[in-house]
Amino acid sequence: MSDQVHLSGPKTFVTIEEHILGQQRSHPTATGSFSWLLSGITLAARIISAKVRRAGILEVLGEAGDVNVHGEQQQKLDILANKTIEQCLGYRGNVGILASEELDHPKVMGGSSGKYVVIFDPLDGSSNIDVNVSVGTIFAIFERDTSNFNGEDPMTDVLQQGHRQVAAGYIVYGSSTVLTYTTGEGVHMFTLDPTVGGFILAQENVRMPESGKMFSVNEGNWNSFPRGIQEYLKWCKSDAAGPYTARYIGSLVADFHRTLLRGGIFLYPPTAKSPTGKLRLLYEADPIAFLAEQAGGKATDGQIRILDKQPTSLHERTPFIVGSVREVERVEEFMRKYAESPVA
Ligand code: AHM
Ligand code: MG
Repeated sequence: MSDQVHLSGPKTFVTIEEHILGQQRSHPTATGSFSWLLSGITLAARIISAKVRRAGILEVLGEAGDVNVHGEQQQKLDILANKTIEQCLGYRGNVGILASEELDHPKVMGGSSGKYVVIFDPLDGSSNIDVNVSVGTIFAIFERDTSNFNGEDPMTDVLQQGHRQVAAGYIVYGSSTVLTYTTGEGVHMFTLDPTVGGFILAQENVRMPESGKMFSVNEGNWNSFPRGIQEYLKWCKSDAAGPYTARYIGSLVADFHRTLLRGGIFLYPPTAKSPTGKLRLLYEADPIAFLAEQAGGKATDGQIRILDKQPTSLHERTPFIVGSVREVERVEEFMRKYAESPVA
């Protein structure tokens, strides 16, 4: 073996703060208010990452004993992560409304300067945390309708179609902590350097491969999948297709992160247990769909583009199919072909 170690890595170090400021400079009318908001999210990400890394030591593993609005056991870390985000964004006067998977109703904060709506899943895939599998945070940011500032009901500002997002992103707490975000001008990825506490640019303008022979789905639900999904998956396993490789972590953020980088497809179709799908439209499917499209991928519920769906409630669920454009189009073809005969 050579005793020479060839180090590879970025030629220059760019922090996420510098990157956001750079993006802002390309918008001469920008006030800096938006980068102030994003810095609250990166602060929360650093705090949550530190807690996830030390979960076993801090005694924050396991269930908290309460059930959330979905009837699911809240994990201690779900609550901690939710509180951390509230604390980091509560001080940013420009956050008008906060809504989350762990909150029954949106919270109205600040006054008329609170022009942003932040909707988030504080710790996605948290049932995985006790077994040391990757989890994540997902966020979507919308602008608030200025004509509604004096209104009592924040729901009109929360229930916006996904294509109106002004930014979205996720943080995956995996073998390293990675933050990925978009403001509608490409997808950018940063790795947390825990020694200095900064997110350093890892990849700018990430592009999702146009196709990829990898499918990601919980096949335990096979019996109640729509026929089109079953036929697509049978095709993936056929000699004609290749066959494909199966990968399923059970944490949306981690499964999507791999799909973004390697290509392929992630599916959570309707099932007997979750007839309208399991994943939440506003704080899971919408932000991930925005990132996917910005990276050249595609996201649908099987019929409708995710970003065109009009939400009717904060915690609404949706079937979710996301990934490389060719793979998603192929699933859509199978769905159309078997629409008339949905049962095998
Ligand atoms: P959560 O928000 O309660 O953690 O649930 C969402 C998670 C996703 O991360 C993942 O894609 C899905 O649930 C896995 O569900 P299943 O265990 O049914 O495969
Ligand atoms: Mg979730």
